[in-house]
Amino acid sequence: MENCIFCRIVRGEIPSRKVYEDDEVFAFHDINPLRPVHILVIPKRHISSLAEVGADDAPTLGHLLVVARRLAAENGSPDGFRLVINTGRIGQQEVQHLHAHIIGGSAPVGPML
Ligand code: DGP
Repeated sequence: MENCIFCRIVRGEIPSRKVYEDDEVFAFHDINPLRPVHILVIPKRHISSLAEVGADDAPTLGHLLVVARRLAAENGSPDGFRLVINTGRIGQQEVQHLHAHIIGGSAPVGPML
């Protein structure tokens, strides 16, 4: 997607603090961290929202979860974390490219609802 901000980050057209990249997923620090650890993990392929996924996306989403677990452990949240996927208008999804927030750090994250 030409003008999608996260597609542009994947292509290196917009700078980001990259944490990890492989053939399927890309991870970078959130520009507005809510906690000491706040990393976004996204599929490189444009998927607009979790509301749009189908069975064909299952391998990519499974891989994204496995990567998220490892990145949380390796980047300062080994004892647990939240994984949040805001979805659609009700879910207050601002960027229309599916992304999982890894939110954590050394202290408990506390209630977010
Ligand atoms: P949401 O769509 O509400 O799940 O959150 C989108 C998140 O994306 C928000 O926490 C801020 C982050 N974000 C938006 N634009 C950029 C950007 O250009 N760079 C980085 N690193 N993060 C961004």
